[in-house]
Amino acid sequence: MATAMSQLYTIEDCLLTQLDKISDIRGNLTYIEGKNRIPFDISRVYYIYDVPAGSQRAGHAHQSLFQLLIAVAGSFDVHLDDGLNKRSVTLNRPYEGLLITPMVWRIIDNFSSGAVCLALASAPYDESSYYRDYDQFKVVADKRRQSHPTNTVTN
Ligand code: T46
Repeated sequence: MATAMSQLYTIEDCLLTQLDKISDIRGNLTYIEGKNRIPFDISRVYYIYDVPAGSQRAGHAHQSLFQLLIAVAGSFDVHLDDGLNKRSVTLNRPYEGLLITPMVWRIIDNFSSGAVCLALASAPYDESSYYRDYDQFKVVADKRRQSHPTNTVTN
């Protein structure tokens, strides 16, 4: 069975997911239920806020962690890099979540004033699951791509 450690993830797997938005004259409500639109069990929730202008967060990848990031207030940019291709996504809607798969390097910047980044994660915090060195991440990502069955070359 494919596991997060053996699966080959790319930036194309980092999908924007629309969450339900319930609106009435009192305002809007968005809810998130485990496994409903989210392809993992939520094990941890954290949020990033009061980010000084010009600051950058993240700058790392995870071996097997899935996350969903939501701009519950304000906006910020998420730069994704799977070691081969890069893509940037602006998050600015509280009813939109960006899935980030394992083995995708992410940098978050351009935080607006008052921005809050809510993160839902598939596992508890574990520093040993981080790649915090880009060159090391790139070596592992390249190896995984080369050894993946979809990359088999037949002569
Ligand atoms: C990610 C981006 C979006 C904890 O103790 N528990 C936690 O759950 C987290 C996420 C962090 N920490 C500690 C570890 C560091 O001492 O908080 C400190 C700051 O963490 P870090 O530098 O990793 O924060 P960011 O904003 O650079 O990255 C975080 C997540 O680590 C990361 O997975 O994708 O937010």
